[in-house]
Amino acid sequence: MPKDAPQTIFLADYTPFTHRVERVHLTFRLAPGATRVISRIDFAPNPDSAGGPFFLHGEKLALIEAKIDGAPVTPEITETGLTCAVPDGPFTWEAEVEISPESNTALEGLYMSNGMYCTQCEAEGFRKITYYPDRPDVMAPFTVRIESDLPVLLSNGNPTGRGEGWAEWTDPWPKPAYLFALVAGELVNHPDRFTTRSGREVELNIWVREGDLHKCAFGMDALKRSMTWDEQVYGREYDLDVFNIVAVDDFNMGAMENKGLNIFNSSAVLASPETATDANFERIESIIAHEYFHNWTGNRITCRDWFQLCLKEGLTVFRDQQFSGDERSAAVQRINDVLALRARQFREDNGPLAHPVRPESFVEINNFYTATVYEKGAEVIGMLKRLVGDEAYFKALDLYFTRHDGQACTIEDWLKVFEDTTGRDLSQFKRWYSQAGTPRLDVHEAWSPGMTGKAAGTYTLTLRQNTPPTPGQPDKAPLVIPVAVGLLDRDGTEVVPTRVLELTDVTQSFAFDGLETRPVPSILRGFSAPVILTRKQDREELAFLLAHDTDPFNRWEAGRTLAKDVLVRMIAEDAAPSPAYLDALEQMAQDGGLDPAFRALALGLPSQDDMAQTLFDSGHTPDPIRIRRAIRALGQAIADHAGSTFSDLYDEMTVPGPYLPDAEGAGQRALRQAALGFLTLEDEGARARAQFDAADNMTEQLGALVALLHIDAAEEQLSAFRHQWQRDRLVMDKWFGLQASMAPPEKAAKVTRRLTEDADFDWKNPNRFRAVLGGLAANAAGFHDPSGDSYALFTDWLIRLDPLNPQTTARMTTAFETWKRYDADRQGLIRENLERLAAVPDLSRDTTEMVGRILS
Ligand code: 0A1
Ligand code: ZN
Repeated sequence: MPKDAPQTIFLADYTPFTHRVERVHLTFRLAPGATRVISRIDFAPNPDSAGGPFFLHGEKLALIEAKIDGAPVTPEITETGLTCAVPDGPFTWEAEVEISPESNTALEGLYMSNGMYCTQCEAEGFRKITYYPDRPDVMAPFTVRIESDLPVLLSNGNPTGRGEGWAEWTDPWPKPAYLFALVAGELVNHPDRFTTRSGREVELNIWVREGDLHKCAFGMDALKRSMTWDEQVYGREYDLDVFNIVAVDDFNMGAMENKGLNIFNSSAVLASPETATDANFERIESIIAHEYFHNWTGNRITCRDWFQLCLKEGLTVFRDQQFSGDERSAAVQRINDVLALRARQFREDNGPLAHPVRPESFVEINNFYTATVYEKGAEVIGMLKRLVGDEAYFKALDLYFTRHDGQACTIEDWLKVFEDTTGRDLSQFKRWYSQAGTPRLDVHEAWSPGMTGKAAGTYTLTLRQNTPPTPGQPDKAPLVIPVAVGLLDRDGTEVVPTRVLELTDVTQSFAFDGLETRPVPSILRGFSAPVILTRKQDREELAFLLAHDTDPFNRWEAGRTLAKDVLVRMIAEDAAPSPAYLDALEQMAQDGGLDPAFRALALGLPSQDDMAQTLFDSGHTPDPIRIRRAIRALGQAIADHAGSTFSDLYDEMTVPGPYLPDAEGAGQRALRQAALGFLTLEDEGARARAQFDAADNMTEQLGALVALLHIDAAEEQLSAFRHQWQRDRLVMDKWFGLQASMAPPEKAAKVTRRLTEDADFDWKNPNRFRAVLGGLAANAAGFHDPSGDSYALFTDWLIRLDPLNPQTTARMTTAFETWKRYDADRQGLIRENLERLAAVPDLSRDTTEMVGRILS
């Protein structure tokens, strides 16, 4: 078979498929080493196609036979698919192929996880199951027959037949192949029911291995809340008789929205109070919602091609963020979303992997399931909603759902519904989809008190935007940036409530008249656009906003900016933390009028990676060791300054009664945990040890362990933890991950190596691999230890994983994406390792593309 060189695919080259698929019928004869897949597919010429050869994707398939309209054919087969002469009109294609699920370690297509069969077809995995036009704009109804002696046999849609050793499923909704799913195994279910608002009775199930049945209740509750929310907020109902969720241990991503049969990484659905933390519960709730919401945004309306990925992902992330904000605290949700955006997307957007929300080319689409497509994609929708207003937003969405139901769409279709409902021209706004990079926003203020006495002052804000060059995009055009601004007077009263300024030019001024005194501005409220404010703010103003801003996001932001300012001066000038900052922080912590979850967030210090980028942006070469030292010193100074406040908070924030994973309890536990972190620096771990011993839930047990690891005094607790949780994979992932991510810099490589030698280090399991090697990468000072040992160890493991699981390997190369921030020695060491990786014979296409982009 000829070997095809990896090709770059371009958005501009899109052409429709030559044929339509009218109907798909699949039969699976399951066997671990030799599964037979028999397909019968009805094709008809596509009137929208310019014609051309009939090509079906297919990879690593052994073709047993192929027929057209019942007559055997001999297609021409390459590594990527087949071509075949076909009749001019409609015809039926039949094929039988053999595949080996048990040797599928890439976890794409049909594979096995602990004796259970499961599939992952997004983005291009279906072509590893059978020959098919594996592209999202080919949509068809599927009927699937599964033959196996295993007790549970599942596929998409509704069950339409069951007998001894077989089951049949029919999905009436036309779908692209990437939404196909099949599961077979010895599973048990946590059942429930849901009645949609128009009266459809839906059977709900979460399918798991027997030992996990006690971990399903929360996921089920989150599913029902998601179903209700989508009906109430977006008017979207579920459209099948069954909704199945399956938990699998081996999975490359979080979860997958296959029609009617969502498949979840077990870490994204299974939780009990003893084994999962508040953060785990919160993540599970949002992933369940995300996958469920895809039923409309992604499944009923899908993407024309993979360049349009943000069409479904940006919108679905936006919807899951709205849901979490409604279910929990909107302010806390926004802060957490922005923290994640800055940690992942800004990092990406400011390095060699920067790309537009809608990329224009790719080699391997799996490399584009990125923070830019997902999180920046969601921010773009948030801006659109801010610009047109809530009412117009929901009107546009109604039009989107009615106009495009059953279609495979583009960003142009999406923007058109907004243009048609509002009459706005969105051509400039559209640049958010095509222009990479994080815009910088500079702000100048002017105050003119006026001549005629009272309330005649004018305050003018001049905004200036600039987006730095990114790979392949040296020059940037101005964007439409919604900048939410409010004005406060000196006693903290809001004199101008939030107003959204629309910046469309490079520089623009906005005047506020009729003011008595010079106001204090609160700019970019609610983080109204994904930009970096470069305005220099004086510390007094920040302390004032931390104490008084009426916008909770900006109140938090003021504290964060202050903390960064203090840290930069500690690192660059060896300055001591400013007492004014310490006072302001303590006052905020004591303010009983503030939500405990908010206070916990405000007590969190900037991450090491955030500080490295901040220093780099201000012209310094970040030294991860110094950064770590400064953050720890600041933590110590806060603990010394406000010890008694933390001691009071620690007692006050005790949540009575049995653990419940609700937002209120979680907020109190988070504040208590923040207090414990500081107290542990004062009491040598006494409280943390007591908490560890007394804990009846994972949030408190792990919290105590983290506090002890921070002072490198957790040996006893680590072994007790292991002893207790040896048999729980998800909990043991925490045990592995924490040690790698929290080891002191000079020990990080050693600790990680020891973990990789542990009998329980099942490196072929992506969760375990990510816990250990991802843990090392997250340990900024340890990863960048000047010896280079961590870089080498990390690279060794990528080299080992790549032939088995290219997708996870490629994703993990992003640990190196920030390499150009660092000093010449570190850059040299990283380059050496990246080049070593690039030189590996037969390196996967996934990893080759990533390493090439990082090095460029
Ligand atoms: N569409 C899923 C995420 C997902 C994407 C790719 C996968 O394999 C390459 C798996 C899952 C979501 O957004 O949840
Ligand atoms: Zn998604």
